[in-house]
Amino acid sequence: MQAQPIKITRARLWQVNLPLRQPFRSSEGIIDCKPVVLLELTDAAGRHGYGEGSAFLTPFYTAEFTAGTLAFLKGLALPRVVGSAYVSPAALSEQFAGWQGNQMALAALDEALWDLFAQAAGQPLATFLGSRRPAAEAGISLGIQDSPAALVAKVKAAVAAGYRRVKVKIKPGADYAYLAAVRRAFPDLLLMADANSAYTLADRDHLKALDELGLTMIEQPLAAGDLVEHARLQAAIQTPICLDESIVTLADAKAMVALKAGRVINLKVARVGGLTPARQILAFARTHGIDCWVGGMVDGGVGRAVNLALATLDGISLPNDLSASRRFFNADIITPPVTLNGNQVPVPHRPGLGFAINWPVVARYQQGPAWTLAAD
Ligand code: OSB
Ligand code: MG
Repeated sequence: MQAQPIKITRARLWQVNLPLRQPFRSSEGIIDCKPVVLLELTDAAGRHGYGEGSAFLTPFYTAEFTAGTLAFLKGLALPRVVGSAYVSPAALSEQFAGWQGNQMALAALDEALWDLFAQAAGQPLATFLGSRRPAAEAGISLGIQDSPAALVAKVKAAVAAGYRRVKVKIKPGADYAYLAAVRRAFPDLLLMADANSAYTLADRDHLKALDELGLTMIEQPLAAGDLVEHARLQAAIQTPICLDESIVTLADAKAMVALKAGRVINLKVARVGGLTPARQILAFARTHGIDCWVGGMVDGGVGRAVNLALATLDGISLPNDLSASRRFFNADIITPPVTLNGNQVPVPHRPGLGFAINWPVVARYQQGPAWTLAAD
């Protein structure tokens, strides 16, 4: 780790509402834009580090939402960060250990600090995190479609683009027939389903019927707090359960293991509060036989670059929700955009995130003026 502390001298924030190429539908609702909170931290050496606030406009996925992220960062967190010196990115977790929640807002700070420390070390973020892989395994998450045939067409296009692992959003009324149609068309595809909490334990037999489709896993079938119910469901079905919304802290992962509430974690940098807590959860999961892969938040390029770095680490044992920028956006906030090489996403070679901010795109979709806080 870096010997020289990094002192933060300035913070800047933008809200950038990136339009989606197509609306994205899950059991929780439909979105047609991604509100990216872009955070820039400047250090005393003049380096700029970037982080992304990943919350959505409304709290449909977890409790956080865009306006909350901005209020938290502007009013509470950044006045403490600007002027502070950090001996490591992990020092941020210690600084805010007494505060509850707000993981996605804290993740933006954590990412910007990791970017600065990796730049100071002259290494790509993935290398700085200890990765030895040149690329991460891609995967695509497909929204709920109007018919099984429409879904099969989407899967065909995804496979043609290089994706070898396809996740399909499901809900009651758009589950078995949709997944069975995909399975018939693609007998060997790594196929999984994500319910975003659309079911209850009363649907146990209905969900058990999915066992015959050979799904790699079913993600978050029940409510986020239903660890006990997930354990009952896992005991009744063969398909491995993957938890997403349920795992916000390391303590949640410990409860998952103790209760046998699932076998896989969708590890999202944003949901757990950044790379420091994500690595702690990854290390814990590895020693307890829980598989991890990296999930996404329909991320803008900064979040996508951070996800890519995490996805190259040892212990990430399954393909990720890691797609090209173009999967969601015609224009991304980074340049070059994230692209696929076959079914892989290559790690950039430049220090830090390895991508530059695409300022014209930021300016084009920016909501209101940028916000700045400088140390005096
Ligand atoms: O449940 O993983 C989820 C997108 C928004 C909110 C929640 C989820 C998702 C996805 C998209 O599935 C993953 C991606 O960014 O590729
Ligand atoms: Mg999910």
